[in-house]
Amino acid sequence: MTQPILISIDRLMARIEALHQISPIEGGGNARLAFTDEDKAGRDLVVSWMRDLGLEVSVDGIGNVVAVQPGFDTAPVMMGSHIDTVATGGRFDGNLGVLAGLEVIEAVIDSGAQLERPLLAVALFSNEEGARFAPDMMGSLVYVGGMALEEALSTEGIDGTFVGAELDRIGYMGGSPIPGMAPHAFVEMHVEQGPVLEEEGVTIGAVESVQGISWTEVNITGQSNHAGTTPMRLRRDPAYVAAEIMVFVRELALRYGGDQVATTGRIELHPNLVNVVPATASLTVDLRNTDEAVLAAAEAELMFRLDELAVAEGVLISTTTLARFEPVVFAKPVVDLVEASARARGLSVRRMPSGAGHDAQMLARVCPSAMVFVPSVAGISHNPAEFTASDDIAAGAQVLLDTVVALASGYLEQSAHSAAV
Ligand code: HGY
Ligand code: MN
Ligand code: MN
Repeated sequence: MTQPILISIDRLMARIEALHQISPIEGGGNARLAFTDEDKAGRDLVVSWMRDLGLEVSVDGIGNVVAVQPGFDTAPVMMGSHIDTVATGGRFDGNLGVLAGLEVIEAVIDSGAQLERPLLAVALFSNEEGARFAPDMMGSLVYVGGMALEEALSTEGIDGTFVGAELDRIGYMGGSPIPGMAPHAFVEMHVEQGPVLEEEGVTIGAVESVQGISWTEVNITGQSNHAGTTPMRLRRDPAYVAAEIMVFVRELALRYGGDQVATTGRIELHPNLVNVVPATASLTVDLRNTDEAVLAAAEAELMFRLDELAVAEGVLISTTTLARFEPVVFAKPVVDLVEASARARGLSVRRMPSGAGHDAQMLARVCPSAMVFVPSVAGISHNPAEFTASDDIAAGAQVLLDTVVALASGYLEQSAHSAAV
C-alpha cells in the first residue's frame, strides 16, 4: 500500500505560500473570487508550474484547466480542486487540492516510476465557490456535462457581470472539449472545513459522501414608506419578512437537528436607508442535509412559510433556485483505498461525510471518486483565519500520493477482479 515515492512538504508549502501571496487579505487568507483579476493571477501562476513540469495543459470553454503527463493513451488518474475563493477565504480551501496534486505528479516524475497508467492529471476547476456566480461547483459541473456551457456562460453574478464576459476578459475561455475527458478515477485532497477531525484527534478523513445542497434566493417586494409617519398597521415591510425568514430557517435547523444546517449569508435591502421602510429585500437561504428526503422536507417547509408571510404582511415573494445538488456517495473501493493508505502510513483515519460541496462530487458522476480530508484548526473555514498544520498537510499529501499511485497501478482492476471471483 505504501509507495517508495515520497512527497516534498517543503516544496508543497512553498507553493501554497506563493499562491497565497496572490491577493492575500488581512488575517492570513485570500480574496480570489471566480473570474476576477486575482483569479487570473492565481491561474497564471499555477499554469506556469504545470508547464514547468512538462505537463500538457488544456483549458476548456468554462476555464477549467487540466494538466496531463504527455503522450497518454489511457484515461489518467486525476487529482484536483479549485483556486477561486470566497471574498474572505482561507489559503487552503481548494488551493491545497490543486497544489497537492501538482506535488504528487512532481514526486512521481522525480522518482522515475513507470506506472501502469503512466498518467496523472491535475485539474483546476472554475468557480467552485459559486459565491459570485451561482451555482457552486460550476466548472466541474460543466466538465462532467451536468450544466450546459451556454447556460454557465450566460450566468449573471451578484455584481451584475456575466460569466462569459469575465472569463473572456481574463483570457481563460479555452477550446478543449466539454464534457471533458473522463478520468480513470478522481481523488481530491481538501481541508475538512469543519471541527470533526480536530475534535477527535484524527489526522485523515476518508470522505464517503457529500451532503445535499439547496441554495434559494428569496426576493420580497413590499411598499417603501416613511419610517416616522407610517403606522405599523399600514406597513408592508419586506425587511421584517426577511427577518422572519432568517429566524424561521435557523429554528427549522435546530428543530430538525442531526445534520441539518441553514444559513442566510447574503441580504440586501433597497433603498437601505435609516428612515425608509424598504421597498424590497433580497436574501439567500442555504439548506443542507446528508439525507435527501429530509432536505426536501426542509425546502417544502420554507416554501409554505414564505406563502404564510406573503399573505400576513401583504408583500410579494418570489424565489430563484441558485443551486440544488442531491447528496453524493463516493466509490467504496476508492474510499477503502484512502483509508487503507492512511493506516499503512500509521496515520489515524476515520470515514466521514463532507459538509461542504466539492468538485469531487461532480467527478463522481463520471468516474470512481473520493476525497482525502485533513484537519481544520478550530473547524474554521470561509474565514481568513482558516489553518491546517504542515504536518497534517504532509500526511494528507502522502496519502493522496499512495492512493493515486495505487489507482494508476491497477488497483481498481484488481479489486473488481477479486470482487468477481
Ligand atoms: O458552498 C460550498 O460548500 C463550497 O464551499 N462551494
Ligand atoms: Mn473548496
Ligand atoms: Mn469553499
